[in-house]
Amino acid sequence: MSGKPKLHYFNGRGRMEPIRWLLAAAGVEFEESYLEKKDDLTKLRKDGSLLFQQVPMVEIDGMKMVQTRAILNYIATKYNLYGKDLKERALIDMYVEGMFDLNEQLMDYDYLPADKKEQHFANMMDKATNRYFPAFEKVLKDHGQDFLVGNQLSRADVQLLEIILMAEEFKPDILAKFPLLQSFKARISNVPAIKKFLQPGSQRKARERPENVPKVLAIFE
Ligand code: P9H
Repeated sequence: MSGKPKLHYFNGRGRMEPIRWLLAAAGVEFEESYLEKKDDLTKLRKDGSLLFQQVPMVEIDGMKMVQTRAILNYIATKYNLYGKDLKERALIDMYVEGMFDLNEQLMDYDYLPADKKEQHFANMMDKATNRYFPAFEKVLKDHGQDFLVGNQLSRADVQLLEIILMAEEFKPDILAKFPLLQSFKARISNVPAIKKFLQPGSQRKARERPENVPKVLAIFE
């Protein structure tokens, strides 16, 4: 056991990607064990490694943690990316839960059947442009600070950068009407640990290739 967290998931973004981002932002090295086929999931289930028979699962500090949000809460608290007091944590929680609602839509798109994509695309781009990005542009405008909460880097900044980059893959000019989010994106992308994660060859996962989707879905059938 190398002491490094070990991430169990398929070799793609899905629900594990926010965890990879947060560990990288905290400067924590991690190992990955990829599920390639159904048997790999069955094996983890059989040896009692999955509390709810689901992945993501992260082996960290002697625990086999499941549930994406629970894992992110633990990492954010351990590495002081969760605000300095209860009020800051409340703001961070509000912001990241809103981000999760949008992220759910962004992460599902590539795995949808063709006939569901157009409507899903229109809806997620509408929500990003008319609900979530305006909210975060206003947060930055109202306090004029570099980071969303507490004038220092928190998990909220990391997760917002992640979904900005995902949204831009779908619509490159999606930040056209959000000048403060544009400068936020540049600023957070230059945080050394995050800049390193954005470099080619890092453990950041690429967008799923269409030809690979059936293989991923087959793991969870
Ligand atoms: N609340 C893959 C890509 C994009 C989005 C989802 C799934 C939920 C958490 C087996 N895990 C395809 O459907 C795979 C969860 C965790 C939990 C799983 C089963 C999913 C996917 C794999 N499914 O936040 O951790 O839904 O293990 O029996 O449910 S991820």
